[in-house]
Amino acid sequence: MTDKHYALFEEQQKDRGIDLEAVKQQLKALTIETPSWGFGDSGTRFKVFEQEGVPRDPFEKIEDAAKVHEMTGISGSVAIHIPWDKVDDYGQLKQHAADHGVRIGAVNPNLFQDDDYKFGSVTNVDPAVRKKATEHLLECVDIAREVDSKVLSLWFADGTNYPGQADFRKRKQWMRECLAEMYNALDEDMRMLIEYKFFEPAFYHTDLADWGMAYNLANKLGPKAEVLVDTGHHPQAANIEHIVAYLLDERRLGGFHFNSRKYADDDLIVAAHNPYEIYLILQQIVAAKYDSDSGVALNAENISYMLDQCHNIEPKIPAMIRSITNVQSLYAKSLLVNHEVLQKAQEENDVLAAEEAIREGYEFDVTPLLHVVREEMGVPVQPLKAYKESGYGEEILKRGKGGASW
Ligand code: PSV
Ligand code: MN
Repeated sequence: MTDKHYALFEEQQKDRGIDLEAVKQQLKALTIETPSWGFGDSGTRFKVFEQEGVPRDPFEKIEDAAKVHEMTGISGSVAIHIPWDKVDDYGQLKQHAADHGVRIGAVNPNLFQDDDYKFGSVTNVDPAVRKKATEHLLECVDIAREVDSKVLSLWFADGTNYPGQADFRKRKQWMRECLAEMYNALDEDMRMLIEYKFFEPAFYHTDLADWGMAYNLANKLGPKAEVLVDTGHHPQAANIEHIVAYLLDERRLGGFHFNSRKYADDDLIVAAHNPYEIYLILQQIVAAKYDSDSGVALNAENISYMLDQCHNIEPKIPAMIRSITNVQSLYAKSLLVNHEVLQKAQEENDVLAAEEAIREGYEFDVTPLLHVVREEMGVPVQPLKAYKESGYGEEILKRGKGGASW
């Protein structure tokens, strides 16, 4: 069945002038990191519904992430969050990941769960708190070194609830000072990704509210600092694909936290309701890969794709698999845009033809293509089905309830 459908698809793409081998290569090169915290219990401020079988420690979180990778073949690294994933021996954690066929990816400092950070961490008016926060950032650089990770992923909950509560400009400067200390501690081949978010947990202002602030900070720190775009962190109707294109053009797009949002920072399965938005974002990246400016193209090839989600009511491992395959499928579609046709339409100001050139990729059914790619990669053709049949979901039930939260 796969063969018949693929043969037709292959013919269609040939007729359109698409190099399917190049598309397949790009698909095989795609990697999407899973977040350790997405395997733990999570919820809203109203209720955390504990699930049976949730990992009890960072080692078990890695085992679950490894299962996701076994099914998808494209999620071979796991981001960790410190102190949620604090262990006595990081060498052991790194080995555990390797023993399970994955590696540790981005190290995420956590500067939002300590009482000292009530009024801010790196922006706190108290120098002692800022010092404590900076020390944690430096500790995370050491951890990254120990687990052989090259990426530090930074998000700050810092902000205020009321007008006049704090001095915006002083806080801006304090943040830069603390981050400069961290920047100077990075190894040559390490990168720090700066994530922004315009609200929550603060309600009046957030110190790094948008991509412009994150970009400015990254720019001031130096080339090892880049911007991380979390798809859940924008106001309604923000044009995320435009932000992505802008950052690519500045060669400062470091990575993504993919998830789906409708109202707040919902952290739901990627593309659960907004597949076209994710497609348009990926399409900008694909277009940048074709850019004659080698710097832009290089940036597009070096993006860290990560998921940042919490599964509150659905089983976590299959939800993670679903997110990975959703991104993979939308990426496949975005690779089917004919860039020559698009460019010609743009040059001629042919609005309808340009819009059609973009939409065309989205409208193909890429299932036969993905089946062939997975077959060639030696992973299950239908990852979710294979997971359900693997028995892993039943096996982990012995962990019981009351696993790690986040
Ligand atoms: C904040 O909302 C965020 O997106 C950051 O990436 C955090 O590290 C993560 O969520 C924690 O859940
Ligand atoms: Mn995030």
